[in-house]
This record gives sequence, C-alpha cells and structure tokens, in this order.
Amino acid sequence: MKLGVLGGMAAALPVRAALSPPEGRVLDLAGKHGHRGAPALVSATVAPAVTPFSRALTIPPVLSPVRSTTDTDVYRMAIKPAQADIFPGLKTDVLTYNGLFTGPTIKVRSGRRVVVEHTNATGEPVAVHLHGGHVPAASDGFPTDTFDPGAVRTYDYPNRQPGATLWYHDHAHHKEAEHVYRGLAGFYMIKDDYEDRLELPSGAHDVPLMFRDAQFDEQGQLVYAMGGFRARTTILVNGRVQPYFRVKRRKYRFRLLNTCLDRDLAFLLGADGTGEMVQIASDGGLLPAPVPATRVPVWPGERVEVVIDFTRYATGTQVMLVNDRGGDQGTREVLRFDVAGDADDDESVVPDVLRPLPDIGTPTVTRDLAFKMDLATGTFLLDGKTFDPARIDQHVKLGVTELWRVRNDDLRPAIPHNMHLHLAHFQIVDRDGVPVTGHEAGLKDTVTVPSGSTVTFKVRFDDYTGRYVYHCHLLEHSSMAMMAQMEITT
Ligand SMILES: [Cu+2]
Repeated sequence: MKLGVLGGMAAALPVRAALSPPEGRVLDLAGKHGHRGAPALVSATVAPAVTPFSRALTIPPVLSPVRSTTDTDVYRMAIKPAQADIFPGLKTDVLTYNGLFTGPTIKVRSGRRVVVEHTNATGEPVAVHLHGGHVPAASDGFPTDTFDPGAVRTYDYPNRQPGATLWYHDHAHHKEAEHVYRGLAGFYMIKDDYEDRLELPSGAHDVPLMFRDAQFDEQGQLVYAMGGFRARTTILVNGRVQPYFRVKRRKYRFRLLNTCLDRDLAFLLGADGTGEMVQIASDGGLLPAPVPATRVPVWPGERVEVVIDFTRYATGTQVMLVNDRGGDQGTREVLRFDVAGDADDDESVVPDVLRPLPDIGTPTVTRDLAFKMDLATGTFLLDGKTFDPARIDQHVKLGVTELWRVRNDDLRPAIPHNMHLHLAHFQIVDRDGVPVTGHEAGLKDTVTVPSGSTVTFKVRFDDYTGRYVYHCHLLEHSSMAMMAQMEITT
C-alpha cells in the first residue's frame, strides 16, 4: 500500500503526522458518527471534560463458556458495534467483542483447550489473532484469513504453554489498526499449577490493566485518522479516562498491556516517581526472578506484570500511576490508587525464584531483518518489501533454533519499530551487543527496536507447521504492510 501524500508534505511535517489514510479506504464502522471521506490530515479536537479520578476503574468481566467438556471450554463471541460509557452522559460508538469496550477476559488453565466461536456482526471482514498464543496456523488469525460480515469462525486454542498474559485483537489486513483503535481487543490469561504454587497475589488482587490512547471529538466520539497519533491525547485504562482504583494495604499483581497503535508508555509510581514496582512477568509469562524497578516501559503489544506492595503507604494515601512518556495533555497521570485500609488476608508473596527460562538450544541458523520506511513512496518496508500474502519471506524448519538480528534503519527521521513474532516466544540475546535487563530478560513475543539499533534474539518454532506472519507492532505500520511471512515445515 502506497501513501502518495508524502511527496509534498514530508519536508514541512513530521513524517508520521503527514501520513494520510490509505487512498480509497472509507472508514465506516461507527454508524452515524463514522468518518466517511477519511480526513487527509489530523485536526485537533477537544474531548468532553472528565473530572480527573472521579470514576472507578472497571475490570473487564471474565467470559463464561457456553459449554464445557472434560478437556475443552467453548466460548461464543459476537464482534459488533456498541456504545461505550467513556464520558459521563455521552455514548461513544465503538467496535466490540460481545458489546464490551475492553473485551471480555478469557481465563484458562494451561493445557486445557479453548474453542471460541466468533460471529462477525460488523460491516467488514475481520480476523482474530491471539497475541502470544502458541496455536495452529489455521487459528492464528492470519491477516488475509478473514471472515465476512454475518459469518461465523471458530478458533481453536490448545493452550499448551505456560501461564502468561495474552490478548486477542483484530488482525484483518490493512484494517487491524483501525479495528483495534475502535475497540477490538481483550485479555486472555493462561494460568498454571506451577504459578499457583508461588502464591503471588491472586483473585481480586490480580488486576488486568489495558492502556490505550484515543482522540475524541466534542461529542465524545472516537476520531480515527491513520498517522494521527499526536492528536490521541486521551489515555484510557480499561476504557475509562483517569480512573481511580481503591486498594487495601497489601500486595497486588497488575498485568500491564499497552494497546496503543503508536504510543509507547513508561510507568512510574507516585507523583515523585520513586515508588517501587516488582516486575514478575513479561509477554511469555513469569520471569526467572523478580526485578524491582521504579520505571517500567511498555511498548505497544507488550505485557509487563508487576507487583505493588501498598503496605508501604498509609491509609488515605493517593498513589499516582504516572506515564513518564506523557506530556501535559492528560497523558501523564493515568490512574490513581487510593489506599483504603488494612488487609488482614494478604498471604501472597513474591518468591526469589519465579520460573527458569526454557533451554531452547544453540542457534544454527541466522537471519538478518531490517525495518525501513521508503520516504519517497511513503511505504513501510520489512526487508525492503511490503507484505505479500502470496510470497514466503522466510523458510523455517520446525524445531531448529535460530538467531534473528532485527535492525531499524530509519535514522532520519528516527522512527521506532516494534518486532512481533507470531507462534513463538523468543529470548533476547542483546541490544547492540548489550545484554537486556528487567522484563526484557524474560520470554518475549514483541520487542521495541529503536532507530539505528539492532535487537538480537534466539527463537525456536515448535509443534506447528504452516504460515505465520511477523511484523511491526506499531499497528499503523503493520496496517501499511510492514509485515512479512514465514513458512514452517518439517
Ligand atoms: Cu514500525
């Protein structure tokens, strides 16, 4: 997909702000408030006012299976337009799974099979990808493996992987960014016995937090313009603007997920930014050992889990969760914890050892990959090409350990990219020769690759053959085909 608009404007505008929606694409998903005639440039809008920290955080409900057998739970989802309660007194048109803005959470035990029957009640083809899922190719939500309005599609998830925070979201080629932006994302949590025995905070003290940015107009309607990330100055946490969350003086586990299309986040605790968070898990589940931190970056698509111990704070204390990457437009103070009293029931712990990394062996194959935008044509390229579903970019042997060196050649302008692999989790070896720390030392499926740098990781593709994509997880880049395909064979 080419973006011809760049020619005359690139000199005057930051490149990504200058990108228009793809030519000929009409955004018509949100009913009467849909944006026909796709705006070429982003105009600023003023979102309805919200009194900061006046509304409680909502937790996405856990979906119940429609039926279960000894080894399988079957779920049903309708992908459909709905209205969300984001601004008091207003209804915001969104796209949803089951009518919920922040889709319902699917919770499953490792090893127990899940089948999800999705009905497409939107006006466009959709595909559902389980991000972080180790799944057969037919259930991976390949970008061109879409199902049409009115159709039903069944996805089959074996869940033969350790406990981890996954998420499901739309992956329809060229439309994934807009579909996710309008609401098609939800949590999918895998739990396992090993993790249970660690006695980390659980139940109501294990809290998923989905962070995303958005642009709203005066009526509280979502405004979507591809490339318009600078105007997305409202941050939502589980679908609410600047909510508060009442906590007891005890430990809580928070599953942080960034579903912004472009915006990276970095969390600090407390107005002075010195509060300690203990990182316990990454994209692929538990870290080898807990890693205390005062600043926790989370890039689009990534998950980082932290434990916060509120016994350090007196009852009545208000503890701000601050986005250190935010500016002065409400993107900085994103969530407030209100410490509301003692807990006499906290027997949770953070053990010194969590889960050792699996030994995936020594790489015998090396691949070099590069992200680079073509400024002349406005195309987003992976290894010099845009995505072509008819072309195989990498031929991979099942069960062979590989070394991937992923480079970002976008130096001027400096554009970050973010590598996401389907099917497998990888272990980062280094970033420009320097070993990584914190949650990046765990199992990853998404990793940021800053301008001019190279991230090297080792990975082994196991169990399933077939075609899977890998792509930039700044979803507007993948929507513009910064994506490629591997075929795994025996
Ligand atoms: Cu990118």
